Amino acid sequence: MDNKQLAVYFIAGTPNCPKSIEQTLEEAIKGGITMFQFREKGKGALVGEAKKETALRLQLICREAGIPFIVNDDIELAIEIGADGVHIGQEDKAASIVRDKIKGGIVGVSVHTMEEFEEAIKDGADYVGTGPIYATVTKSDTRPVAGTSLIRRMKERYPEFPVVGIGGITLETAGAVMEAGADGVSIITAISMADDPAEAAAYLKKEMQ
Ligand code: TZP
Ligand code: MG
Repeated sequence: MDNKQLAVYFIAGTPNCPKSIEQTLEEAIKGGITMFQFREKGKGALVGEAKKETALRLQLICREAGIPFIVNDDIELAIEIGADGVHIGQEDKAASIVRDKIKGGIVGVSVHTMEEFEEAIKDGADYVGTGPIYATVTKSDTRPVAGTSLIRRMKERYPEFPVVGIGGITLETAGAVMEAGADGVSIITAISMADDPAEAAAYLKKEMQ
């Protein structure tokens, strides 16, 4: 994948969006997000057909905008609807198995140590996400706050491998994540809960350049 696609990587599920998720995504796209991940988790999250229908609508919006549509965790759904890729954590299926199933699609893996990072590379990941960089209330079962030092070490060792930071990143802190060497920032709240998601995304886009 092109590292630039990670620059402003917006992640959301319906519980993260005060407006409809479709409208939020459209506004974020207007602001210039470069990739989108459908992460339908938490209280009130859609399941089954409703989840699939929503995924299909979001996929169409991404396709029209020419940005990758990634599904979090749900490999079966990703394959069924022909998503551009999946993102998995350490608790999900092994990355090597997912790599085989997803074929030419994008496989993203969450990593928290240099060992997990190197394992993900060996397993055929296309990019990794690492964090939480800062404190976040969006995900309760996170590892301890990591800051930007691991990103720095990862990019020193593998300068070309696509790495994105995640967790508590705001308009104010995105620059520091890039400064550490990340190819982009993965963001939920700072876009999904913004009064103006387009403006937030546009600000981030500018920061990343
Ligand atoms: N993984 C680690 S932190 C996190 C995920 C999914 C949540 C990121 O959300 P926010 O609102 O950008 O802190
Ligand atoms: Mg997961």
